[in-house]
Amino acid sequence: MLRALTHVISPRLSDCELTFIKREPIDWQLAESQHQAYCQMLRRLGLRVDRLTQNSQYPDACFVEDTAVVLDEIAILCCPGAPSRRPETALIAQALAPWRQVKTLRLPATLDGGDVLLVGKTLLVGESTRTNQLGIQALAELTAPFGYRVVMLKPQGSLHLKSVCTALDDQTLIVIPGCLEQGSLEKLNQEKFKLIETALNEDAAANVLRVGEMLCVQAGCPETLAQIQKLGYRTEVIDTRELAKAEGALTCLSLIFRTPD
Ligand code: CIR
Repeated sequence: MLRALTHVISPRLSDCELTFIKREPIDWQLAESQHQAYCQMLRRLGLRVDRLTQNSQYPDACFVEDTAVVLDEIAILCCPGAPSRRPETALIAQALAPWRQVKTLRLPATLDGGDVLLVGKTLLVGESTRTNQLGIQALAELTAPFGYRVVMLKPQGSLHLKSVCTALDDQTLIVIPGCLEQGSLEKLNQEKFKLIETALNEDAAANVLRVGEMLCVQAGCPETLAQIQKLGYRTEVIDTRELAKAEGALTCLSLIFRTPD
């Protein structure tokens, strides 16, 4: 079965890390109800959803994606680029231990899961303000024995690779125009990915959460949604826009992986 590890919203959410956006008031109740709706959607899609609570003292605890990279064969516990987020990983290590062998990245390597996009057996990894070359190299070394290949990309103007680029399927990526360096676009072309661009003012649609055959798309992105649907994908629309004020996207709210039960 597919399992989603999530974490409830911290009462301190408004003290979250912010890098590329300005702080504005966050309606905690609204954020909480959007988080609950997100978990409900995952349940509706057939996932078993675990909602952890023990990291609630950390403002960014709900953004669990950044704490680990979970593959079928192994889990890599990240060393998040933001020091305030590093204590979050201990709980995630415990939660993953029943399901995967857990390998841990350590400083000076840094890596946020939000920079790691799995497409088939390829890991597209963003070198960002959070993820450094040592982190990318360590990820490559830990995953190579299982047949994974790492391709390094450079996102620009955004927190994580997955804020600007995610996969619609193993051959097709959705990207915000202008948010990957030219060299990265060339690499993606060489790798034969088909690139779909988000519509104007719909950047949030670049972060699509893929759950099996279903693509979950952020609310408020009608043109991009129509484009995705026209290509024949099945879609669900979900609204987590209050969490976007904490610079969080859809994918960052869960770690999704297969377990035997
Ligand atoms: C942070 O800056 O770390 C959080 N405020 C937001 C993290 C969002 N993570 C993600 O999109 N993967």
